[in-house]
Amino acid sequence: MRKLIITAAVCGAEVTRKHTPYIPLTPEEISEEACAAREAGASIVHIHVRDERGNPTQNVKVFKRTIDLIRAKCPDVIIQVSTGGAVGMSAEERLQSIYADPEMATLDVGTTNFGNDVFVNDMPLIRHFAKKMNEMHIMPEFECFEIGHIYNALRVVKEGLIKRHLHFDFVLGVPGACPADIRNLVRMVESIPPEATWTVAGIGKHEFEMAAHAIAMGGNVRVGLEDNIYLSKGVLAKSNADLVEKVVRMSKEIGREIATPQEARILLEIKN
Ligand code: KMH
Ligand code: ZN
Repeated sequence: MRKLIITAAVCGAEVTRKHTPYIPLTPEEISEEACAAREAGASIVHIHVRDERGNPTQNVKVFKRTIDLIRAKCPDVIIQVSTGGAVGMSAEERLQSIYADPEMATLDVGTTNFGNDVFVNDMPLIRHFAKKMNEMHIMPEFECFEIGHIYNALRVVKEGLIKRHLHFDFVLGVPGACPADIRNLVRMVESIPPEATWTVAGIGKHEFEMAAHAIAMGGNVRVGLEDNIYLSKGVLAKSNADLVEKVVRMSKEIGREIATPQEARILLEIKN
């Protein structure tokens, strides 16, 4: 089986210090967490950033500062910025992150209920983001919260807006979106082109269950405090590295080795 690519989603936009004292918020904290996660076995770090008050922002300067700090400390890790930001942000606000010189960016490929909110990703937004990423040679990761989102991604590919290897992230278990269930995961995996790669992000208590399925099925895994703050039932993870280390242990137990960032670049056909 191919080596496992682990993504660490280090802070997200929704988790606050009320949920866990371990969530990193400043560029310094986020970069520390990102590099510790890389040290633990993550080859990609998925980053959001926060303003001075800890609220989500897509400010390009904050992204650039965070990316500079990560590159200074752990230059080889693949940096994937969020273009999802937080619900309610405008498209242009969300897209600022791609101007901070990342290698990868998320491309959310469909509208979904997101708890009590609606996370809006209509086709014009998807096309606009895809076009920009393609122009700027940034590798998109298609974020699919529902099975139909896969077909939106394939549509923009067919329209010629993305011209590279296809990589999907199935985000399963967001309240209001597709539940984290093995049947849903299998159906989604069967729906992408055979040459495409995929990862799964199980939200909340489903994080490690989805990780186990992906490890066994030959997919890849995303974990991190953005998606889940617990290492096991009732036990808070003290860092993103804690969560990554658990996935490394699970994978090695069944004989699947972990990809380095350089190996992940080859698997994802990222040319840098
Ligand atoms: N914060 C969510 C509304 C992404 O990073 O692209 C969107 C999100 C997806 O986290
Ligand atoms: Zn995110």
